[in-house]
Amino acid sequence: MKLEAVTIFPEYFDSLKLSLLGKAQSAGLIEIAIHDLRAFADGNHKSVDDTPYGGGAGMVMKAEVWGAALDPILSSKSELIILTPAGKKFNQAMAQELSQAEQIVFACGRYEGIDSRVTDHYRAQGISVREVSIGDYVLGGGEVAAMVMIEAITRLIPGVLGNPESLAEESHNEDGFLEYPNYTKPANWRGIEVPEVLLSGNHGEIAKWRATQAIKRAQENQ
Ligand code: 6GU
Repeated sequence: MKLEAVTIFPEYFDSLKLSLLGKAQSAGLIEIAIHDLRAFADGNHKSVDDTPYGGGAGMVMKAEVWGAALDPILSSKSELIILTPAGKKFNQAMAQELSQAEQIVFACGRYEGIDSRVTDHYRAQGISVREVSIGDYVLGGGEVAAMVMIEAITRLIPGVLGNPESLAEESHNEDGFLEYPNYTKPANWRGIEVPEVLLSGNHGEIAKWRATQAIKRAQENQ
């Protein structure tokens, strides 16, 4: 899978060299390319934004600059993700879907967002364009959101995760989450005992206990 991001802050993505994602790149499982939006801006000022039509606060990122940056990297096979707090909420199901893609391009908007015609234009070209948000809060820009998505998507690619059993176990659960509480040694820590059933070796009882705990926790955290 090829993952690309267009941003005015390429350095944000330096952390993708770390840990599992760094290894996945070295192993050739994924390829990451980060593009500096400003390289596609014109004029002395290299400006990437302008005032909004209709007035109002803030600045809007220019369609011409985004078009120049995206044209050379998009094809009919691309998944274009436009990051915006107004987008569709990212979740595990969307991560699963996107983990099948050949190429994902993340357009990281700043300011008040990107001129809406960018979405319209690439959709009209037959490219899959999704406006995506990672949650109900406002960030300064799409960079961190793109990294969240990259981490969630790439760990679903076979070979990326160190321990494939973690993925298999997650997939038993409808939402893909391990919701029951976990414990490791020692069996007593600061006077708190690990639940006895987990020491019993009775796998049926353990599975039942975990299911009950998962439901309880899900209700508590709603
Ligand atoms: Cl994708 N962008 C911004 N700026 N804020 C967000 C977001 C994205 N998702 C949640 N909040």
